[in-house]
Amino acid sequence: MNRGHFITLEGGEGAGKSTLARALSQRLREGGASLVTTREPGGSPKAEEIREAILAGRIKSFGPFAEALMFSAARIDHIDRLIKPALAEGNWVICDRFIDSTRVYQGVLGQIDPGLLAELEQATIDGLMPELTLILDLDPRIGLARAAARRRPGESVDRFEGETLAFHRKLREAYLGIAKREPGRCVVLDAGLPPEALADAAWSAVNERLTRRDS
Ligand code: T5A
Repeated sequence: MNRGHFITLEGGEGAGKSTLARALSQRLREGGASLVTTREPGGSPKAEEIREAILAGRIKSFGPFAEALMFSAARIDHIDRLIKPALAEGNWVICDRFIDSTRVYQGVLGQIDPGLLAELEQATIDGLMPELTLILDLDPRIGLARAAARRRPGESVDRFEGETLAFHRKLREAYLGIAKREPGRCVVLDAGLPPEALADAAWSAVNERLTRRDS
């Protein structure tokens, strides 16, 4: 727990990323780590403004690449204002969504040239790759039902929840594809597990991949 690490959580809608972020943070804090939990899009005041515009659907009519640019603009500010300073001070950073969300959502949605998306990613993160990415794998029907059950009366679906089930199935496949291509960074977790069991599985991955490596 002497030095911080950068962990990202990824997966489809309602997979349980925020719930897992809270559970992981608690375990790390109990182990004596100082940490920052954050999310994308968002995590800094300017990025939260961009989040609001994207999720309200105000960028949708400009097309998927424009949305990718907006997510990237938010990410640049988030990295500069929050993630890099937190890591420099020795904190762990747990981020709910990061680059893989852009690869998967904007890639699948807009069929944007993967080479172009990769160039945008490099320019955006400037080498700041997560050390560990936990991919929460779940049947999208279950995830969307969880997200719907949580919605308050009168609250509408956001920009991406409103896409078709076929789209959400493609997202799941795309995440599994990333995990297969980058096994050194990614660990796939069964997000159908109850929250405590999922947190145990995540905790094992953190210890195996990061904590033991430090000792
Ligand atoms: N996006 C984002 C892009 O398109 N490109 C990008 O580059 C980025 C960064 C963000 C949207 O933007 C898109 C992806 C998204 O569509 P958001 O509101 O942040 O929007 O949406 P999500 O990240 O999908 O967050 P959600 O809140 O919908 O889902 P979580 O965080 O995965 O789920 P969580 O923990 O809030 O749980 C949902 C419900 O399920 C229950 C919880 O109690 C809660 O009610 N739950 C469980 N139930 C059973 N078993 C478990 N293990 C459970 N874990 C949680």
